[in-house]
Amino acid sequence: MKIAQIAGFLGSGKTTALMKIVDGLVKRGHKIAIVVNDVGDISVDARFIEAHGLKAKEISGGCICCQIAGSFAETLAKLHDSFDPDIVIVEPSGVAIPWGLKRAAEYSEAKTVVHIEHAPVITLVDASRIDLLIRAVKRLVETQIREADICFVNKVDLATPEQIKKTEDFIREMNPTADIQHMSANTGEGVEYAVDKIEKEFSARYDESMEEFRLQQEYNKQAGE
Ligand SMILES: Nc1nc2c(ncn2[C@@H]2O[C@H](COP(=O)(O)OP(=O)(O)OP(=O)(O)O)[C@@H](O)[C@H]2O)c(=O)[nH]1
Ligand SMILES: [Mg+2]
Repeated sequence: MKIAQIAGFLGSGKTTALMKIVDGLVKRGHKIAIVVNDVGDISVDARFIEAHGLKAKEISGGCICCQIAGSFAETLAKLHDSFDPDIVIVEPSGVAIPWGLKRAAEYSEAKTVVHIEHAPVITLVDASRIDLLIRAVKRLVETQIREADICFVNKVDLATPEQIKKTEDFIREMNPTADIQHMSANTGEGVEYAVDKIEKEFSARYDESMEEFRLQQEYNKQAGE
């Protein structure tokens, strides 16, 4: 079972992009389940999605990459046993860390007979709010960018050319190897690209031996500030 996470800060366009991507995957014949993690008030996303005939689960009460990783793993195990989707699209909360989510997803292997694979980690960065993101939540957005395989400069229909350029530069600086693409849910730009990558490519499994390296990087960064 392949897990495809679409990360990004609050309001970065995750749900909007997710719906378009799911549509593309369903058209290609995939059996899709959706898991939405809502840390705030009850959202209507899951109900909206279910109304479109897809299997959707909403998990609330904390972040699925850490606080409630166990219930996320449980949900994945149950989805596997009851519905057996080939791809599970996950919308983490806006504050989730991609690696934590990979690890939490792999916990489901202890709960049932399932093998977890990961699609490339997608992070959306809202170009129309790039200044605010850098000013207010730089550390978090940085982590989401560093741990992504594909970074989408999102809402390119709304952002100015300067904002788009600034977003690209910021992403490149934080993650020199990331695949940087443009996306707009309004014009559909970038959606097929994401569908293709989710369908055909893979991201590494969570690797505990990398944890020390990661902490060291985090430490060096803080020490350098
Ligand atoms: N112009 C424009 N607006 C967009 C685009 N994608 C999303 N939006 C708008 O941005 C707002 C937030 O989009 P959501 O898809 O709800 O974002 P989200 O990341 O799921 O938000 P949370 O789940 O609250 O963190 C909504 O008003 C969307 O209509 C886009 O490509 N272009
Ligand atoms: Mg959302």
